[in-house]
Amino acid sequence: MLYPILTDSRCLISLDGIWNFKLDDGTGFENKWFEKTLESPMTMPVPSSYNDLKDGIDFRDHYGWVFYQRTLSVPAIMKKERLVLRFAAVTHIAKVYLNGELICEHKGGFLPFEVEIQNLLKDGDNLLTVAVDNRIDHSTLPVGSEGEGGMGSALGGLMPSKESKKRNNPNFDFFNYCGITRPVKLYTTPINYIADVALVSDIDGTDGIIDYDVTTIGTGNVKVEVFTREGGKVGEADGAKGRIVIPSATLWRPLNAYLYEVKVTFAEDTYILPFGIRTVKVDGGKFLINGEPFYFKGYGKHEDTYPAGRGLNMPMNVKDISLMKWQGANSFRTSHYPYSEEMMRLCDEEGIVVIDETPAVGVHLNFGGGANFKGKDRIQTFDPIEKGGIRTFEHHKEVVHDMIKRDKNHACVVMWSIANEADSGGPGAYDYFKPLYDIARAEDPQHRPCTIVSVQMPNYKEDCTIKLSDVFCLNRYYGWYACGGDLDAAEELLRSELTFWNSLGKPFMFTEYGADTISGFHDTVPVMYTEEYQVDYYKMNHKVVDEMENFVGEQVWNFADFATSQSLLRVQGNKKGIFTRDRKPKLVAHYLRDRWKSIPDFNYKK
Ligand code: BDP
Repeated sequence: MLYPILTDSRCLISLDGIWNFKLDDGTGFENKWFEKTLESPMTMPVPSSYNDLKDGIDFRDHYGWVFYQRTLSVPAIMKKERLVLRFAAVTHIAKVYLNGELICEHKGGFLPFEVEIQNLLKDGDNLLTVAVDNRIDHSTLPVGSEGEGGMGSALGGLMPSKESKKRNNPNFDFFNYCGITRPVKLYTTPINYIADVALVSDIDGTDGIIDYDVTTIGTGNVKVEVFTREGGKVGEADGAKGRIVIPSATLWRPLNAYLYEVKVTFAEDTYILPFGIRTVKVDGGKFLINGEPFYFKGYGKHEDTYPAGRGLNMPMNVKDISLMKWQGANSFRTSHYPYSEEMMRLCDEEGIVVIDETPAVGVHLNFGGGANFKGKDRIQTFDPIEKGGIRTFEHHKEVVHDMIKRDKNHACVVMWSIANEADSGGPGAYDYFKPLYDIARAEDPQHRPCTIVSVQMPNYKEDCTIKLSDVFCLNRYYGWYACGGDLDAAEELLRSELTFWNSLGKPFMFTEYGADTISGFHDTVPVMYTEEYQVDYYKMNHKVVDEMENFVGEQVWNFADFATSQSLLRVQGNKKGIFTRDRKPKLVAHYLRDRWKSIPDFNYKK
């Protein structure tokens, strides 16, 4: 799916701004709020999560639908073309109404969807209403717990006698921020138009190769031209599919990015893509970028800022990348959902390497990630649906497909993560995940490596990712959830497990390891939650991973402190950040800076 841009042939209008807004009181659909102007609405910015923007716990923890509304009038000239209304992300379920008519529905809060409206608009004002549902359950990604009731009680058996207020119960460790979280745009294309472009790059000596495949609707001829940033043409070809060779090409390199402009024309339509030439390959125990062994240094992140929640925050994205570079990092994972298209384009531009993850988090009914240890002991995640097993499979296929469709051309993306901390060691896991890897491998024109980010478990030798992943991505908390406060014992167990992964002959890396640390907590002895402990925790882990030949990267958990649901282990959120939520460095930030500045991006492990 193409990112909407302004070109010679395409108009682009932003619908972002202040919209009218109302929480559903249970009568919104019955009383057809989408047919008329909302009564006594609140103001609400788009894009943003709504949760932190108005005060009150009932607002923040609202369960169910909300309604966004605005009017829309479009110049006549635009209605003569193909006119597309595009939502970059609505979390989690959207119903879009134009003048009271349902014109589209979408499930999944982190990927774009669009609908043609040139034939649906009337002259003058049109009423656009978007109903948004934030409920999560065993069929959604991310997964919500069902029927386990609230956050439970630390004292077994002490539960409220009457059913408490309905609330979301995330099976994952981040706040369930919702709303229209990314831009809403209207764009036009000519009637004959470019529907998609797929680009694959290769390197032959000093030549750069771009194989392209253009999908068009209507009649016309395709032409593809490649320009340098300065505007000089370096290659061209005719036809919907073909190859362009660029002599003495400048490659896209981590932290040293170069993007060509690929201009596609078809009939009256024009589309331009920034595109980096680079290769990605797994070879034995190495992860190669442009044929050289790469070492990942960086983070698991979140799209999480105050007060926008998961709403697009471009200044913070730019700041974050600047902090990454200050620290000598070169990469991050889009934990735990695909990030905004703007962030992906920024990473292309800035040379930040990205592991791109689906929103499949919580696909594990006996473990919810982080602080959420509730679960349904007697039900296995992949039990048949009639027995209470997870119902995410069909939607999981969709999100793998849609993420690749959206992000396939990004030079920054070097690997697909099909899920985070799924029940990959449980019965039935292989049969659930094998088809998802098959989809990713078949649908990515660039055939990038695929992985599942695996959860720490005692039976790690039974993890189905051993058979399926190209790179083993491990989330491991030796010295925190396991042997917290006893780094010697943690070191022994960590070494024993990593020796196993190292023996398998494939690359492996940490995609999470970390310790909650409250900024400002200090001690002469490194006790848990102090800044000193966080430093010692990382030093111990690094001592072990540096011994492992096939260990190809360290992505710490987390770049910054972030909001979560409430629980006994969350002190106003998850505090494993290297930076605080407002991006101030903890002690460990300086330690990591020293370490990462001394580790080269390439050829660290000989
Ligand atoms: C892992 C999850 C991550 C959590 C983290 C933690 O992948 O989402 O935030 O642990 O506990 O289980 O901090």
